[in-house]
Amino acid sequence: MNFYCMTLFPEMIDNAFSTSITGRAMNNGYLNLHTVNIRDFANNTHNSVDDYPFGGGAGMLMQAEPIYRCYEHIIEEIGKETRVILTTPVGKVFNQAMAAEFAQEENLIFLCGHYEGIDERVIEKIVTDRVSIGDYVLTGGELPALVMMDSISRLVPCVLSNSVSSTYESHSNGLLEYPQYTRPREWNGMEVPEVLLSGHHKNIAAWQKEESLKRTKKYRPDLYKKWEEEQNKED
Ligand code: 6GU
Repeated sequence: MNFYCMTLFPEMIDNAFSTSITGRAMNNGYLNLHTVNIRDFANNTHNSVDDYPFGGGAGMLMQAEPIYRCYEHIIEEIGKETRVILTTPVGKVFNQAMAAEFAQEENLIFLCGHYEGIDERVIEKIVTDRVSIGDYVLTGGELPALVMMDSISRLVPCVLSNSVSSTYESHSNGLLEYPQYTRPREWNGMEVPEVLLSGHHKNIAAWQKEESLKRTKKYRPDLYKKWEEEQNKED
C-alpha cells in the first residue's frame, strides 16, 4: 500500500506515521508513505497558498492551483488514476467498512484541508471521496488523514504480526469487543472472571460473545439494534 499525502504540515504526518506499528510496517516494506508539501507548488514569490474568499467571510481559503500542481506531480509519480480522499467535516463519516474498501487499493492520495477551507473548484476536479472522521471540528485534516491511514494500514496483509488479530476485534463483526485480562489473577481485590481460567474453550467463547453483546447494548445501542436486525434476517 502506497499512501500519498498532500499537506501543509508534512512533518506532522511523517512523525506520527513512522511511530509504532505503521513505522515497523514501513521499515519492512509493507507500507510506503510519501508526504508532499503543497507549499512547494505555490505559484508566487511569497510561497503563499491561500487567499481571501470571494463574497467575504472569515478566514482564508487554500487556492486551487498549488493543490492541483501538487496532485499532478503525485499522479505523474504513480502513473495511473488514483482515488483522492479529502479530509473534511463536510463528508461521509469514516467507518470500518470504508477502511476495508480503501485497503483494497494499491495507492491512495489524501488531501488535508486547512485554514477555513479549499477553493471548491479543485475539489470538484480531483477529489473522489470526501470523508469526515466524526461530528466535531478539528483545526486541520492531518489528524483525520492519520486516523484513516492507521485503520486502513492494519487491514493491509502483513502489517499486523498476528494474522487473526484484525478479524475478531471491535467493529469487524458489528459488535464491540469483550473485556480482556492478563496476570495477575487478582489485582487490587479484583478477580479475573473464573470461566477464563477454566480452559473450556466453548464456555469461554460463549462468555465472550455474551459480554460483547452486553457492552454493545450499553455503549452503542445503535450498533446493537443493527446487529439484532441482521440476526433476524439470517433466521
Ligand atoms: Cl476530516 N477535518 C476537519 N478539519 N475536522 C474534522 C474532520 C475532518 N472530521 C471530523 N472533524
